[in-house]
Amino acid sequence: AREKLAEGAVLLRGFALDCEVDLLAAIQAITTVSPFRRMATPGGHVMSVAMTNCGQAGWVTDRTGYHYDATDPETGKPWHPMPESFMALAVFAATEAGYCRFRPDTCLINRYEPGAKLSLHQDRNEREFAHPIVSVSLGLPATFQFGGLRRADPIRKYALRHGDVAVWGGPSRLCHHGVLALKEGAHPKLGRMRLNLTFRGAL
Ligand code: MD5
Ligand code: FE
Repeated sequence: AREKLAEGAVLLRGFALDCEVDLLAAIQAITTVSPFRRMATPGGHVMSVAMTNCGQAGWVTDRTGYHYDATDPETGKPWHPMPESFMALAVFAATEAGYCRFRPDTCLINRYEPGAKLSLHQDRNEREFAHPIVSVSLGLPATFQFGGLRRADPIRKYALRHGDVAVWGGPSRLCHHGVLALKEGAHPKLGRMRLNLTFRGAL
């Protein structure tokens, strides 16, 4: 099922269910190379969401700011390359949403445990905002906040569940968004967590 959320933003319910097994195996390989870690923000807070990356670069934050780095600062080594199953899913979902030329060069993997949240923000660390962002939800359900271009714009809430894929492009690319604190629970395949794969053209 395809749901239009806003101009340029599409929600594909259950779109990743068919490749769940491949995705989970790939995540295992990626986290063996670069484990999940909770990073510090420039403001000095440690994020409640734990993160890792794969692909040609990875999104990182520390006390000096946010940026994309070709090497993992924790390991000093390159990130795991983008798995074929990741690339295929991201390209297929983007095409389904009308972005047929999208080829991500990085995927940020967010891990939420109960209580973890992502405050309202915009994604502005990428070199170009012409590319969409493809986001894949796995594990426990979360409440996603979708706002507007201005921080004070009204916010709509969506439940994102295991297997849902959202594509954010065009006028929606710079909308404010966030994830409310994850509720306690246990998913049959992933246990007490939500994972989100966020595919970007960052370079
Ligand atoms: C998540 N992650 O569920 C979300 C999925 C992040 C982040 O927000 O920065 O890691 S990506 C949702 C997104 C991306 C770009 C634009 C919009 C939403 N939007 O216009 O709402 O862990
Ligand atoms: Fe974001």
